[in-house]
Amino acid sequence: MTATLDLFDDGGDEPACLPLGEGAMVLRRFALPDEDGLLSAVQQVTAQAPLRHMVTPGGFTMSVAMTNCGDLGWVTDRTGYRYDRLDPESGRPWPRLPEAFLRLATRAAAQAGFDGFVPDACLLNRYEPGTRLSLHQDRNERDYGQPIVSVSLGIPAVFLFGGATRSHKAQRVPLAHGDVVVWGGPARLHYHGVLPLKEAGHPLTGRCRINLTFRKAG
Ligand code: MD6
Ligand code: FE
Repeated sequence: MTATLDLFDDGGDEPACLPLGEGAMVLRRFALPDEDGLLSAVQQVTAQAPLRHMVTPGGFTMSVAMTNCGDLGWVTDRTGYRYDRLDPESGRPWPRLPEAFLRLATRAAAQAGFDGFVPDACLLNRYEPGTRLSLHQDRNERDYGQPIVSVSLGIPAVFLFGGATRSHKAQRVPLAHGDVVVWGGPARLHYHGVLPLKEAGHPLTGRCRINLTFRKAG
């Protein structure tokens, strides 16, 4: 597929860049030109480090299936949440961060005003219809001065974007295939989540949504 993207004229009704508040924005369809390269990299990563349902410290099995690539991977088990250099399932280091991932993450961060972003961790999430991610903060990273870049591929989802406290009313942000959310500065610790996905299919991913979140964790 050879889609091109002009950030100031995406041909649709919606603006190419949607601000969600200071430090957070959606770059509509930003990843679309790279969809093939990104999805083949997803296949390579999941062949080496299979998607799995992790357990929260409270003992719940997550409905979203996860894996990682990069120097550090986000994991949860009964002992807590953390970043680890090794995949606990295999005892081996996580797969390397594919070039296509790295280039896209750095480019999206720069587009959002965060120059020089070099992630060392990519969490890969797979959502099927009915699965959700409850409201949470991302606080396991070392430097909150670094943004997070989040890429949506496949079937649509509604992203919840709240504020600095759990009780802050969350915006509902529909995310489609190729959308990228960048997150940092004053919004870095804002609560967020994903509503249960509706039944749907996508020509490239089938009945699922793949989300890639890039961080500088170490
Ligand atoms: C998701 N994303 O979109 C879940 N975290 O599937 C996240 O939890 C997230 O998108 C921090 C920053 C951006 C995100
Ligand atoms: Fe998060």
